[in-house]
Amino acid sequence: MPYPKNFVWGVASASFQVEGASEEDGTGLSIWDMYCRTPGNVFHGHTGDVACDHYHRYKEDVGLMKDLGVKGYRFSLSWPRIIPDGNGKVNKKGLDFYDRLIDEMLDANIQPWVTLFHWDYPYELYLKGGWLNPDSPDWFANYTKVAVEKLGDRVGHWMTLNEPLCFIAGGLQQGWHAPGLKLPLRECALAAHNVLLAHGKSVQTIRALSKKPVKIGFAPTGQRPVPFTDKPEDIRAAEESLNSATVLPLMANSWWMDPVFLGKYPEDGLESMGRFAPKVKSGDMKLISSPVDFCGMNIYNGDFVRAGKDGKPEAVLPPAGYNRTAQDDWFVNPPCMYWVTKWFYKRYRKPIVITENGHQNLDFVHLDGKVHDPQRIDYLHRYLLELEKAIDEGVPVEGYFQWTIMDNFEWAMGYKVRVGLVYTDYQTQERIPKDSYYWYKKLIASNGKSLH
Ligand code: BGP
Repeated sequence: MPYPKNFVWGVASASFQVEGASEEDGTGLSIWDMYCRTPGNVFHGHTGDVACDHYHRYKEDVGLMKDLGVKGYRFSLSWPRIIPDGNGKVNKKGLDFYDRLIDEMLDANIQPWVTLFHWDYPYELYLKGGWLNPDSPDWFANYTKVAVEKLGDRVGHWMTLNEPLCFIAGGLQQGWHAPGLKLPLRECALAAHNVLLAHGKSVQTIRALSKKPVKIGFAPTGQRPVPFTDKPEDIRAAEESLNSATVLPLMANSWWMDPVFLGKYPEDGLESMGRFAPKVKSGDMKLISSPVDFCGMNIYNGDFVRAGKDGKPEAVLPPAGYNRTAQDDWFVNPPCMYWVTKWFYKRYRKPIVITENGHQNLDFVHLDGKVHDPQRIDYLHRYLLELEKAIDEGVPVEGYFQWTIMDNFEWAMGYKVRVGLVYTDYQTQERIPKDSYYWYKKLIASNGKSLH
């Protein structure tokens, strides 16, 4: 079966990774501004100060997307640009930027898919305890209200949070992302609970204040297991590991997704956390599981899993020399797209949107002045065939957002790796569409048929 008629082909980005203009128009500090300035955190001390200068060049960038033919652009709002203190006075100039961006997109016939929070947390709120503060869900709800009141007449798709696993387990527990803390499990679990409450409040706020029909979701990530062989026991083991929260519950898919879609924490995760688990007050789970419309998922790499001797899931390293990306421990494992999509639909019964998928590479401008990126084309080709297979088996997939429209600030890796369809020259801010851009353009124009 081909890709469905109304399939949303899109591209994605995030505010801190592309906007730059970090000191302009009254924007506030984010925890990523601070994190970048601690030596050793980010490759070569890179910062998001200028990034792709999207703040000033958004018209050119929307023009590129229009030429590419995308139907949707997933981007995020910068909370400290809109409310510099996180919860105080609204910065009109900051909010106006998104107003202009959205109008530009609508003129180009591109649907805005807005993520409210993609990691640039207001530093002033961090100083008040951040997600540990019991008021943090209300801060997020208030920020949502400001955003929806201004933009909700034109935005039909909202995502509350991007990858809570990364900013809680990565940012608060293991320290590889901002704010770079290594807090005990008890605090991290409490912060995670507040994040989920914030999601619930945000969903309700969007529903209540939108001036047009909306679809709401969020964009989680997590382990993406692939059965090591097609033996039924390996397939079962891989599926079990997808939903297991026994080891490192805050890194588990089910810790973040079960509360949202099923209204409860996974039993095995609660058991594993024991007395460090968050205290759930009555009404919390009802709020967290406020109905959403789609199940977003960011899918990149897949890890092999098989049934061990006891039948339990067991991780298996890929054979030496296995295809990999420029993101050190990420393997190219296309079947993860098929399996994970299928299994999440089975568990949560919500339409799926692939909110991110893309290939980290070390692209450069070739002697002919062009950027040839055959690995990215091959990667996308393989993953999209796997997605088609899931659709073919009846999984309702509504859209696919390629990460990312242009090379940008890739968090702790700074500008070292390039993930874009468009090459960014960070010295001149020239954009050069790569070969993969033209490949994706053809794919969109044929609604996926050019995969074959
Ligand atoms: C996801 C983030 C994106 C983007 C992407 C690419 O985890 O949501 O913001 O950065 O990963 O991966 P990486 O930055 O590791 O190359």
